[in-house]
Amino acid sequence: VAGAAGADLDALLAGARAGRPRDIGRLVSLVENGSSELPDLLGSLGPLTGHANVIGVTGPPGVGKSTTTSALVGALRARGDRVAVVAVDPSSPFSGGALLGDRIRMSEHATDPGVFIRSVASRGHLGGLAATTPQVVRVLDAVGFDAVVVETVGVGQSEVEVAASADTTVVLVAPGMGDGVQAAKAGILEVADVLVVNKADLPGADATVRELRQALTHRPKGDWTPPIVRTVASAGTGIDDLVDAIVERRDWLRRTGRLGERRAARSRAELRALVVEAALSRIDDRQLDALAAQVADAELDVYSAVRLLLGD
Ligand SMILES: Nc1nc2c(ncn2[C@@H]2O[C@H](COP(=O)(O)OP(=O)(O)OP(=O)(O)O)[C@@H](O)[C@H]2O)c(=O)[nH]1
Ligand SMILES: [Mg+2]
Repeated sequence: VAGAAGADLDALLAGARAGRPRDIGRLVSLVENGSSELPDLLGSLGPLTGHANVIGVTGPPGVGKSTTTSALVGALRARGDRVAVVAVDPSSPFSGGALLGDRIRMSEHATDPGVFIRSVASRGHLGGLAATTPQVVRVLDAVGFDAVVVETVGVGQSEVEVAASADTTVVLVAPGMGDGVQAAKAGILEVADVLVVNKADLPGADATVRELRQALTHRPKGDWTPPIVRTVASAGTGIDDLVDAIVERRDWLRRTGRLGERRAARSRAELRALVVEAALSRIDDRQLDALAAQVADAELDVYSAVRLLLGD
């Protein structure tokens, strides 16, 4: 990276690649804050990426995503992997207090230098979740993590999309209240590469597994059939099976060449989000207000307004 600021960036990058948590944290902050140094930074990071296994963990609120993620981190660490966790805070009323809870559930890893945990706020950026998270993942990949786990609450379309842009998307459901059916409705089954029935200690786990198996038969036929894993994340039960399923999926992605496709899809989503962000940042708010008033009064059609705003 060139220039005086470039020297700082180089030092930061070297520190992060050496595994210094503070430097990794600062790099991630640059991405989150949409720093003007980003293009330089991501340019020099690009060639270093491609190593990490990116694992999305999603599901309805309270299903046990953070507990499962924490257990997964422990199992991956036991295999010698360095692991980063990106917990996406949807800043929605659904997740009140989730971050505090996440911190407690992840605290067993707090002093492990092989584990990096970061919460990312999804609102307040132009491109939101879809623009920020893939770039954070890119940075964590580049600084040398073997696995990056992205936890999102599967409540909104963008949350689901972010989880689905992982190499492997793990969808959690829990027994009771027809959760399997609800998950299917929310569209999160379609993005599942591995299905987990967590809280298998609660009554109704067998029924949930049956519901999911049934729902999977309606899924468009692909060549990967998502395995269904039962876990009691709070007791660590079934986590080894989950790791096995993730490893098997990773091997399959490599063997079939689908890993490249998956990553191209992730880059595409990232690119689209950044283009949207760039377009939005280019339009003039006063012109937007004036044109919106004209459209509301039917003085102007909306497509003409778009052309005027984009200047073409
Ligand atoms: N009985 C039972 N409880 C569990 C299990 N796994 C997690 N829990 C509990 O379920 C509650 C929610 O767990 P979290 O891991 O915070 O769930 P989450 O999906 O991350 O929640 P949000 O991030 O708020 O959407 C906690 O009280 C956990 O202790 C399990 O396997 N069995
Ligand atoms: Mg959580």
